Amino acid sequence: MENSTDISVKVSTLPRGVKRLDELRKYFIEEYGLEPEYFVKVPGRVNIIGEHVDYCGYPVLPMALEQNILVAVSVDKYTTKLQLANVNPKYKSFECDVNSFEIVIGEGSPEWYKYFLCGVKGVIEHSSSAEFQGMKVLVSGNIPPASGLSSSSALVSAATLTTSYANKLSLNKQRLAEISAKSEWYIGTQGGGMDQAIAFLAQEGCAQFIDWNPLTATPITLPENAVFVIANSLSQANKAATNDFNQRVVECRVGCSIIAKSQGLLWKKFIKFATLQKELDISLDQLHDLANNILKKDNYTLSDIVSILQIEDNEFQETFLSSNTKDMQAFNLRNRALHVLQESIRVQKFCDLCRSSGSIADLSVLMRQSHLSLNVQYECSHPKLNELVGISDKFGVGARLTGAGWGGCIVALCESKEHSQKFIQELKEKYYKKLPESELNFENVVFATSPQSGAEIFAN
Ligand code: ADP
Ligand code: NG1
Ligand code: MG
Repeated sequence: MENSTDISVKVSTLPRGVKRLDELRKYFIEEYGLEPEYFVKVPGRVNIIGEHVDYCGYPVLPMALEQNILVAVSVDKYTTKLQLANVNPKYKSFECDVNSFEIVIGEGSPEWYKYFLCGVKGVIEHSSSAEFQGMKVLVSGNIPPASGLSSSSALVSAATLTTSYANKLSLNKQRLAEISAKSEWYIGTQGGGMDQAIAFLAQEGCAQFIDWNPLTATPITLPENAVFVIANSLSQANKAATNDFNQRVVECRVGCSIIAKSQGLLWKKFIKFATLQKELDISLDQLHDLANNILKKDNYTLSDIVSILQIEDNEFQETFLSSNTKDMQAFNLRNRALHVLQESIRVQKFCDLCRSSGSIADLSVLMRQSHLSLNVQYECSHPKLNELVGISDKFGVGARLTGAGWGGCIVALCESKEHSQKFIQELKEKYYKKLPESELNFENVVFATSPQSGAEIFAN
């Protein structure tokens, strides 16, 4: 198996007869009156296990989906104009100077093009070049948006790849993933990098055990008969529109710092549990017990925390809070920490089971435990996700919410193709049948999936 981190993104000749590519090319010519020079494809992902642990420095186990963001591009050799259009009319066109724009985030869901600008800005900041080329860009996506399958990061990562290729910057997959992860923070969410890592480092046929510092991707072969089914609750959750996601990031950082202080460490250096665990040279289980003993069960107030850390309110703000979490008053530290540490233990167990030909029944137990913890301790589920997981449970299928939660999709583990077909039928009967007819285009709502490859470029 290739070491996928230190090589460049594959550039192939444009395949003929691929419907979505052909349609995008046609729309591009209609939109801009010229042929696209190249296409960029970046997949969405499903995280099999390891939710809300990446930003705490712990490994995750995602795989890439068939659904993707496709971008058609023509480099503008004479101007520095960046033109962005989308085949979906709900996403309005936008243009700006590629060398001078700002990403201003207001209330509610950010406009789609701002995700693209994140990737462009990331590459510009990374490069020493003073002038970037203008580009004509047309985007087409079929990843269900705001549903935990990482449509946002596929779009940001596609922008990073589009911009670096247009400007002849040779960045390896690892750098592209890191730049994309960092640049998505401009949209407001402080993610840990899982989505952008799998977008670039995915390989067909296996999930990837993604670890950090340095970023590595180790292929994990899933049990031969296993079929992963994704079911969309159809309740969307745009992560940049609320502060739910960033609140969890804050709670994890504060919890970590308080434990570090209790151990006599310079707490400011420890905002990720994985870093603290390394420094203390203890196991995940031991850190879990420490968190359970040190952190109190009830919510912490702002004054509790500043008094424990012996800092002023403004120093606390500067160290831990972002623009959309600056008004946080209550901090649930113990439950959040316990989830992260238990979930990370489950990731290890899941991978060990995959490596030792463990049973689907044992893997399913871990999936169920993960969901329970996300629902109860991390409080990032949604009644509709719980309903889908409940139906799965009754049918004997282990399932869990995937992605950040608060809506979106579940991922369920079936023991064979036949089992997955019956399970999909069950979900249609018990969950989807009662929804309005208009929503029942099932192809992209409830489907079996298998691990796909990462980002690619197609050039003429
Ligand atoms: P996800 O869980 O899918 O990553 P996010 O809330 O992080 O959800 O991001 C969803 C946002 O990404 C959408 O509201 C939209 O702005 C953007 N997006 C997703 N898919 C597309 C697309 N095909 N074209 C344009 N923008 C898209
Ligand atoms: P989604 O649901 O795709 O937005 C988010 C984060 C991940 C990770 C998961 C939870 C971003 C871009 N993505 O994913 O890094 O923390 O939640 O495991 O912030
Ligand atoms: Mg996202």
